[in-house]
Amino acid sequence: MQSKMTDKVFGALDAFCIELPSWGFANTGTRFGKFLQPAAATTIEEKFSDAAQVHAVTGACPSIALHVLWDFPRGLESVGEISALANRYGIKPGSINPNLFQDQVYKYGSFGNPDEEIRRQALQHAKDSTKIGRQLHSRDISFWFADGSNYPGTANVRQRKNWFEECLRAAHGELAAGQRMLVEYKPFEPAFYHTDIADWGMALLLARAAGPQAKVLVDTGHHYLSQNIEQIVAWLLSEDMLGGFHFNDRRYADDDLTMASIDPYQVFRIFHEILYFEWETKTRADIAYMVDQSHNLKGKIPAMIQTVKVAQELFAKAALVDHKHLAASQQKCDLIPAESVLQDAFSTDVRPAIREWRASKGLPADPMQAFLDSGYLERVSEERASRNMSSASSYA
Ligand code: LRH
Ligand code: MN
Repeated sequence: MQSKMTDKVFGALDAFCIELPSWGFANTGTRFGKFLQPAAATTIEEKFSDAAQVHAVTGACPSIALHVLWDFPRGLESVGEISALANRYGIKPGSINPNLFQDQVYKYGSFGNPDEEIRRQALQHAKDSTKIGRQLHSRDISFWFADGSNYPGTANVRQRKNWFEECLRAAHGELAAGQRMLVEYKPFEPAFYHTDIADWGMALLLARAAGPQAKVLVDTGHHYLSQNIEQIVAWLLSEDMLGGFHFNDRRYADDDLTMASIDPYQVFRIFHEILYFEWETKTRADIAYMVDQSHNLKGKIPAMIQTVKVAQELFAKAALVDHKHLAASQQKCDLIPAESVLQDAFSTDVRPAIREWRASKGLPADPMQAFLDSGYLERVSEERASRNMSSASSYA
């Protein structure tokens, strides 16, 4: 007879999946350089192949997020190849990320650029990215803008806001029924005086102005250290404007470290707000859980397996919160009993129940060991090393 706790863990894991970023498998680094890994993925096929390895041992990441300039070298022409890879590796094409920050033309911005021709060019890229999404049956078009300025007085913040409203509304018009636009905010970097979409409120207002299929994307690394991220999540849920997450962790800024590596209780509190909302409203929140990390030092595939494992553990712990007891304690302002409801769930060891869930799905009890025993890492290191270890680019 399975315990009530195990039932809750099984129910939570059956409902939880998290999308992996194609760019998390590639040799990325910081502006001070990157440390090349022989097994890193470069081609989109290698990224699908590596993502399939993580899904095979965790059973929780059936889709991969794609970045248009990095994964679609021939733009719309690349769609056929991508859908063939999706069938071959059993990994669905996930969110489509337009890239409006890499090209030199976007030095002074994309949707916020004073030059109308550059805004038109940026909008065309957004439309092409949405079309790619339609052809791949990808639901989410996920927008992040590096737009902003570095010095006071150099930008008309209100005028740029108007241009963003115009362009986002036009981009929204390209969405097919069922598709969503996700608007990701970030307080700074690469702009260091103002960023046009700097916080959740700006993203919410711009998403609302764009249209009904636009929602807000919360990248956990895009907050000042003292910000209460789960309160932002609670508000976005309350406003029915929460579209998804980019999970990672940080000690200082947008460090893109592995999820829950610095503050696992932060992730638990976020998952708790979502599951408490679902319990209270008896609805399922329509949220895209995604990872957005870059692994400069850790092995990229092991880091992804570690990430999915900890995401499952923290989601399972949040599912153990006794919502009825919590609601009653909150209503009575029973501070310590209320707080203890969360702490008891967070301190519950869910790993035995998760191992049972894995066994029930025919998955390995220890995903990391299963991957390391597969020999995949040795094989791809062999195949890819000569190409990967040749070009370490320097900062300047
Ligand atoms: C910006 C960001 C955005 C991505 C990029 C890889 O910091 O979080 O989501 O496009 O990282
Ligand atoms: Mn992100």
